[in-house]
Amino acid sequence: MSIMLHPHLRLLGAASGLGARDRRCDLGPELLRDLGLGRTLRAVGCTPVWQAMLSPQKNPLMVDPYDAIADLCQRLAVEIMVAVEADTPFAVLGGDHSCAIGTWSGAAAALPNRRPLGLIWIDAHMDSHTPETSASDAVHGMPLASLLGYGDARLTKVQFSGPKLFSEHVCLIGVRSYESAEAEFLRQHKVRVYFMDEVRRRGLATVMNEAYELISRGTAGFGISIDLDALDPLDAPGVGSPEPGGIAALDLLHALAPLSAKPGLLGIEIAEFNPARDPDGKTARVITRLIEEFFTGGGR
Ligand SMILES: [Mn+2]
Repeated sequence: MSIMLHPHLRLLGAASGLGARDRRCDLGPELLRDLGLGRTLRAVGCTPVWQAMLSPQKNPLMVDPYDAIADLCQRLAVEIMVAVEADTPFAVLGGDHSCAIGTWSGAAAALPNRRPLGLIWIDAHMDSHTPETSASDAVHGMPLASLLGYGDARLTKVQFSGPKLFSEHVCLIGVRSYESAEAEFLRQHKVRVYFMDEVRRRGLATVMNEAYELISRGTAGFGISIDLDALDPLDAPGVGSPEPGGIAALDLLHALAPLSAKPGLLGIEIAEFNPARDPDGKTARVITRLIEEFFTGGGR
């Protein structure tokens, strides 16, 4: 008998690949919707609502990807505020990981009296570039730095100006590919990073639990941002920047499960699904199962 943890759930698509070099991850959210994510959730007793399916504006004046991403993130932030203020958990489906700027800016803005937000960031990369340090200028390499208040002003001022997140309230898990400038940035800000070798040595469940303890200290609510490239490409091949030696999908399912019942859970985000790189549908199935098990308690 499964326990219905979160009978109501708001699903939001951020159908944009503007922050990535391979932009075909913009097809991910609609595909998941069309494959029947809502139906799957209803079959296990959840009543999901597709609250929004956002895409970049087709505005010829918005040719600069920073403008278009900031605009999309601003609209996403407003939708997230609606969900948080209604006390309903959300699941954001990307799109490239630049959507995190919108998701967590909205969540931070919605917390009562702007009390601090906690965030677990599960990713093969650090996403902590600023335009000055990024060689590719791809915005999906910058969302964490933006949320911490660094980088292009269009991104740091989404919903409100300034940091959305303080460095003591965020942990990274699963990192195994990064540039030295990002590592230096996170070191300077004393962000706890659980590199993949530590995850392997101590076990994901142990690390996840410790990360939760850290990010829940002094915060009013928390979320989880999952870049699918944190997973091993054998389990989730459909991503833009696959990195070998990652987390097993089953390990992630099991390690996330205890967090779904914690007080203060606001929602999760699953980014970087690229259907063009997922010919067998393996990654789509992993995403559906992650959401299903996380919000309904799966077989527990
Ligand atoms: Mn990422």
